[in-house]
Amino acid sequence: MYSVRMRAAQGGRHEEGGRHISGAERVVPEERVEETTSAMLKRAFSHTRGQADFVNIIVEKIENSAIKQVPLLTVSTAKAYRVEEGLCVAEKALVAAGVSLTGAKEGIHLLQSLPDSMRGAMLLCAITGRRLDNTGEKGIRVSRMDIEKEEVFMGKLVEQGIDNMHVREALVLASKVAAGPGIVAELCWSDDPEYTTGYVACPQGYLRIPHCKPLGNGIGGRIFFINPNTDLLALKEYLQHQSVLVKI
Ligand code: PML
Repeated sequence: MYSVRMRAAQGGRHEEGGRHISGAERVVPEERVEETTSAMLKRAFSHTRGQADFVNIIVEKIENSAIKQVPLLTVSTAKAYRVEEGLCVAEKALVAAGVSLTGAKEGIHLLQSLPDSMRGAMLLCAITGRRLDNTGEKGIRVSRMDIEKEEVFMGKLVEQGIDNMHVREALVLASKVAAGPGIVAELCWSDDPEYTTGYVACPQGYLRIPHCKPLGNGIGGRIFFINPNTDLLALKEYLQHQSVLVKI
């Protein structure tokens, strides 16, 4: 299998201050590498966040024995008709997953006050709400994951009426994250100005929440709430480097 990863920025490379435009992650057999890279390139040049002028695509072989399998999270959708309701649902879902009320409020506040979208995720203590990573505006990017049986997966999403690229990618990522060492819950909403549904995920499931932000707002991000005694190095290694196939 091959890990194929793309990141695109505007105004130069990410490392040199370029603005993050889009990213994508796949784990595919050799015969699908070419179509995967060309789809990623196309996507980098047609993102709602703007026109990329830096695109980095990495193709890397992975031994099958190094791939970990994790279960696909079960999906449900909450009811919310306005942003205040959406955020209230998110707060309750985080608390139900084991995050303290202080931590949940702090996480929502941090995402709401981002000056721009983050490429990766923030790590927050699930009890105190204190930020535990030192990656600043960059965050920790989750990498090297995919779904095991794509057609079956897509069929399931079609059945549930949620077959869009946001859900597909977020559900795979959230399934990898939820299986990580020390993870209590995840909160996320998209940087796509036209996509306002976010989610709270935890090992018990993936709750889609409409109206996490106002329509037209192009700032999104992710927060991983973790147990205070988590081995941060082991968690970062898992999120960034462990190849994962999500089993359906
Ligand atoms: C993203 O696109 O970065 C986040 C997508 C959130 C998807 C929420 C959903 O509809 O399930």
